[in-house]
Amino acid sequence: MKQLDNELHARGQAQFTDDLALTDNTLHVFPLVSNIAHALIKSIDFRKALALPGVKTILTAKDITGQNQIGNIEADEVLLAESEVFYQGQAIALIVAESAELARSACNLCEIEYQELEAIFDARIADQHNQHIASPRCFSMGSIESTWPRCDYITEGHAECGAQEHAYLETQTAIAYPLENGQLKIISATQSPGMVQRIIAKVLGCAMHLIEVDVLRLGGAFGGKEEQATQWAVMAALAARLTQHPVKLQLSREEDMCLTGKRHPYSADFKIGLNSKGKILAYQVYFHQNAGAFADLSPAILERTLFHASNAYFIANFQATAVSCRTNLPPNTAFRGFGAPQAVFVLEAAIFKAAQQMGIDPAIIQYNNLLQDEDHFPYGMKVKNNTLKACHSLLEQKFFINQRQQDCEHFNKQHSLQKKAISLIPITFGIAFTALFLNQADALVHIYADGSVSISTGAVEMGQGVKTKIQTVAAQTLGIGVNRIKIDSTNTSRIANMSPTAASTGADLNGQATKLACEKILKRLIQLAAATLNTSNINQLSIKSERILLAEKDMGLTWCQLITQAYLTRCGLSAQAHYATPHLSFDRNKETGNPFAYHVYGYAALEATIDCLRGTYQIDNIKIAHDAGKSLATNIDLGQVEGAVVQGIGWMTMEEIIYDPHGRLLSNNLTNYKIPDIYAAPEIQVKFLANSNNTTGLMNSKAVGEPPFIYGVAAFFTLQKAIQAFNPTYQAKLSAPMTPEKVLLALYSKNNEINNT
Ligand code: LUZ
Ligand code: MOS
Repeated sequence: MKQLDNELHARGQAQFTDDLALTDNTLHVFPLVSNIAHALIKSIDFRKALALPGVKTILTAKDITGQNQIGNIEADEVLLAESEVFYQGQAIALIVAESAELARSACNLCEIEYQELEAIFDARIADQHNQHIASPRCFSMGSIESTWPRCDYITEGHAECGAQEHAYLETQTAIAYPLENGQLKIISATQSPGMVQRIIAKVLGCAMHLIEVDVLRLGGAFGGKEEQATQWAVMAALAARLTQHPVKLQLSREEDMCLTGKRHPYSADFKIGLNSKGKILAYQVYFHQNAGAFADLSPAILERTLFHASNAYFIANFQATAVSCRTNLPPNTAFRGFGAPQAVFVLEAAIFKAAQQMGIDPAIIQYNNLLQDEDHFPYGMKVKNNTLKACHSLLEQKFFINQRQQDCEHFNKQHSLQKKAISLIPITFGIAFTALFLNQADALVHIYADGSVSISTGAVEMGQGVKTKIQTVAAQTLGIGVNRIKIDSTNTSRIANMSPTAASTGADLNGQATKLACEKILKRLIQLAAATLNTSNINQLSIKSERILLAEKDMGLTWCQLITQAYLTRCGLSAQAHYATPHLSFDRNKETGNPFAYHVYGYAALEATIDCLRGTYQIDNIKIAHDAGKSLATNIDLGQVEGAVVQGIGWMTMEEIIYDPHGRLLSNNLTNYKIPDIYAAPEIQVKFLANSNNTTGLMNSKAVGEPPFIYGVAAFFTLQKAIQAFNPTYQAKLSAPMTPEKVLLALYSKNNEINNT
């Protein structure tokens, strides 16, 4: 798989924040955190900790020179607790010491006296106590109430899905260096260098231009460093500012798992009504989102849940309501899909249960209700150039899903203790930040006198290949080889006000800005070439393969000669450009508009086999027909689809986050929290839809990061089907993840102990 960084990774030469050499005077900071989920702080005694040799200082909220506030959407989150703590793991003070170990040891010497308060960990209980992050929101279309009487089948139920740990390879890390005159330089493993800069300035009480944040690359993020890389960088920055030493902070795996938020668990109630042909006439759903203690990105995630509550279907009478509930857990946060996977899970659960009641395969309901062009989404946007049916045909044509389904039935007849099943899933995912102002990006392109090119954008490389895509865009626009182009680190001094690299838009937004900046320089170069070649035929001039062509004919002038000429004749070889995604709008009062630039579509079929003695199972394979537009880098997109699918399957099957009754994380390392490894990964076959042409995307491509995560949802329903093949009286419990323990119980459950989820 060709990616710009691959050789460095293979050789172990790629530099991450933790690889940077530290100077001798570097100090280490670590937060003293609450070990009570909800309490008043009566007193803290730091004397023993301060007496520990090597401990330099302990900082509390009183030492903060600006605002003690790191909230972004809502200003509801303090950096350091003042009098009350709201979750286990909330920071109270910062220990600054000569080593990371000493800082941690000193934490154990701090004596805190708490007055414990009632703590809530469940979203529905928080809802009953009116503990809301924001008021509920509702998207609706048609009229559900007048439709129920017309339905031949009505199914109601509950569905829940659990949290998920991001499990990025690189844990949260930051280093802050004090510079002259109150300036700071921060190296932070963040998806949002711009936000890290803004929040540091706020907490220190200084101007943003004094803070430079630089990011070379991340060892994965998946949303877990969109908002939650910030606090660690702020802690390092505050300690660096106050001690005038470089300061580093890196979390261990267990600390990272305990102190950071996860994918939001959801608990939902649904009601779905269909006619006898399997057409969905009405759907009503109420989502309870477990937000944790502070808002973080929860309101935005809740909004994306509503945008995806009808998934790939047209449902004429629709009502989706969602409420974000405040609990005493670490604030849950962005995670690949950003609330959409939860919405899709609940709708697929409703379809599954309805199909069961009707005695048909859910695949029939899925296919009968696919969106068609000119339909409207419940949020008013018109469906355009949808490729759901094309993906469905491609899936059948390449992978013979019908035949495989028959093979499954045949297998099940022949095996009494092993059961197989296949289920399908269509996906539809909207591309754009739902916060309109975030849909902008800048690029800065320099061409040096030797013809080499250097590009800065706001895109953060986290293994997703965005650097490679941007390099491709620049190479194609300038007509030169990729080897001439270097993608620089992501730096707030070169790019101002950058949006996070998130919402699957990193390549789209930053690639478009890069293209615009390259085009500005190209225009100057073409004018210069016209003068040099003494032609007025500017429109016929182009640069291809580093040669200047006139009407496609080689004029004997090379890229390097032209650049030398440009420098000597004082032609500008740098350009900056800004891109703002056009045609976006959304009215939050009416909950309608055109929030997305376009949608990504696809269809998948997932097959699994259960061992009915043990409850263990194997996800055998997943076949996918995916619309990636005109891919900028097929192998990168393939890698994104494969990784996303495995992550989605993990969420639905083996990954189980468990807190004890006091809100302490029990699944706190990678031996008691299982993520899929290479043995658990199924065979994955992906076909990209041919001739897809997304004129609204970057060079006709489509964003790829998040949408394929949702294919993994099929794993849950495949397992339900296989259980039913063994135990026909089993009533599906719509509660994910479907761990082997739950599968075993389900295999031997009796009809009369049904459905208390
Ligand atoms: N982050 C964000 C996201 O701030 N806004 C979004 O709409 C979004 N969508 C997906 C993933 N991250
Ligand atoms: Mo995200 S969930 O950081 O796109």
